[in-house]
Amino acid sequence: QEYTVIKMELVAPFPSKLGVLEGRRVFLAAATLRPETMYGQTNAWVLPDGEYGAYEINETDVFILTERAALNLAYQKYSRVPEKPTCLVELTGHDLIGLPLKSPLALNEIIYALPMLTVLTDKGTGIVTSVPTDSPDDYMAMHDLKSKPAFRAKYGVKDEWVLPFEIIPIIDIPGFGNKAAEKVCADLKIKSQNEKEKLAEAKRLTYLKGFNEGTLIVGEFNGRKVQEVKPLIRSKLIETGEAIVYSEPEKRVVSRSG
Ligand code: ZZB
Repeated sequence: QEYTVIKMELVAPFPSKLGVLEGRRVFLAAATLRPETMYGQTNAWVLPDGEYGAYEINETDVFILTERAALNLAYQKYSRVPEKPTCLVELTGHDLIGLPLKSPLALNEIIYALPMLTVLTDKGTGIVTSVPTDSPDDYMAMHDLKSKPAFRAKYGVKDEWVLPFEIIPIIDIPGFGNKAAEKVCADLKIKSQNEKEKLAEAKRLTYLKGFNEGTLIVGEFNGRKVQEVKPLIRSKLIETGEAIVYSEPEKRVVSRSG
């Protein structure tokens, strides 16, 4: 699987736990298959109990992601010390919740890192960028945070990191409109981020129709087909240094019985 890793830059001043990173360029590194949706980012997702680290990617840049992803990146030439991830500080998702970020192409100038319980730490980087108009998982996780004050309180999420963020229409899909995830979640009667099977189906539907029939309705490529602009947007993000390519090695099946 080849992902685009989006560099979501941490806005200084950093909290004390991240003090050692002061003076560096620090990013939450989010793996995506949908670079053309970056206009609609409303937040980043982290797993609250997930284990992360701040790893040196080169002399200037630091990525916050899982150790597993840091190791994979080190083998893809993204480490200060060749083939060796160097961790400056170990973190959990709880340390990341509430960090303000500037993310490439996002129409929102500042967005925040927020908790999602279905983030997988053995996939991508363990950091996910959130586009609730076009991703059903993101739509439901945002819905849970917005509609359940107790959920926000449990994870120390301030109202101002969530409530002002409306979903931003970015892609029009015939039959689905310009808030595809909201429509598909309503059609499938999905109630929360925990309905994994229904959400997998919603994701499949949205992804397929968005790719085949979607048209961008914002930004430089306004009016053009998703299929056509996806590679253009991706190359552009990579050329400007706002994203990198990350290949996920195949999962190995380890036999325990020998
Ligand atoms: C932004 C985005 C916008 C995404 C969208 C999807 C959609 P796949 O096919 O299962 O590989 N993702 C990435 N890493 C993780 C993780 N560790 N845990 C949970 N989710 C993760 O799906 C790849 C997508 O899953 C990625 O692309 C990311 O969300 C999420 F409009 O990034 B995406 C219909 C989907 N729309």
